[in-house]
Amino acid sequence: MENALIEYKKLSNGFEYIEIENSSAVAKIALQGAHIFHYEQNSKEPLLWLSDTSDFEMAKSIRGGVPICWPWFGLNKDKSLPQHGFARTALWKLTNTNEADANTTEITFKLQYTKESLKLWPYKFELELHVRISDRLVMELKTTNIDDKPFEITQALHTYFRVSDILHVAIEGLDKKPYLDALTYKREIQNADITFNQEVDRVYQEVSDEVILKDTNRTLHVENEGSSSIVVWNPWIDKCKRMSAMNDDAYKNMVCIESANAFEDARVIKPNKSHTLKATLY
Ligand code: TA6
Repeated sequence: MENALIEYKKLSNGFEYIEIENSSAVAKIALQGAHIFHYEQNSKEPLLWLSDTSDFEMAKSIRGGVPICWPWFGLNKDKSLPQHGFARTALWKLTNTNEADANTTEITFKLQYTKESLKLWPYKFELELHVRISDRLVMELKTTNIDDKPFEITQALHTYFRVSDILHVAIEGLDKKPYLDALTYKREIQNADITFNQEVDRVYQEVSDEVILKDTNRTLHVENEGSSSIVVWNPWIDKCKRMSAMNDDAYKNMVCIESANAFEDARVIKPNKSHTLKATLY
């Protein structure tokens, strides 16, 4: 059995990441944000989209991969707080690595409350990301309340998928599901599979089954547990031009399908209790 490789790397600006290679896949995960920014199964194209102009800088979220939006998804009521929370730009600790077998590597990252986090969000928490890298990418985001009062979270594994051409992809599995249109703030019901010819930013609710991304050359699956909401996002032409760390035409080759607990699917976690959001991608 060949051993898997787990290598620690550091860019000249101090940005740290882990590179994992086993018999079935390669992955790269930054310590900032426990941000998976590359995952590629053997002899297949990368599953995740990563911007050509992505910042690998401290305190800036990487554009692409799987940003972790936590403890709130989207904007906070207090507009001075960062969109999508602070976990994606915080420095996490690598706490465990396990070469389960030649095809499977498991890695755990942890983030705990600090004096600074309490100023942004006044609760004591422990957050763990458990990643399994094999012929599937499995992510389990476990939130534990170690405070003496309950708290509410909204969150997302904000996965950017790489696609061949946005005009030729379809997302299956959300037909007839209610959604909040984040562009109009209207509630709608999905009618048919999702295809793209304009900006889409929607939070689907009551999602219980897997979602399938049909591309011209491959079919990708997203299975979620501990979640009944999924966000679908493509910025299209105008918003793409306004986005940070994105080329003007980047919208053509990406689509976000985000495993979430958002809006009606917010979760209240009592003291000494945990909630796990799990996503399996293949
Ligand atoms: O999940 C969709 C979304 O909330 C969009 O509205 C969009 O702007 C995006 O996430 C990216 O947000 P960011 O803060 O990373 O620029």
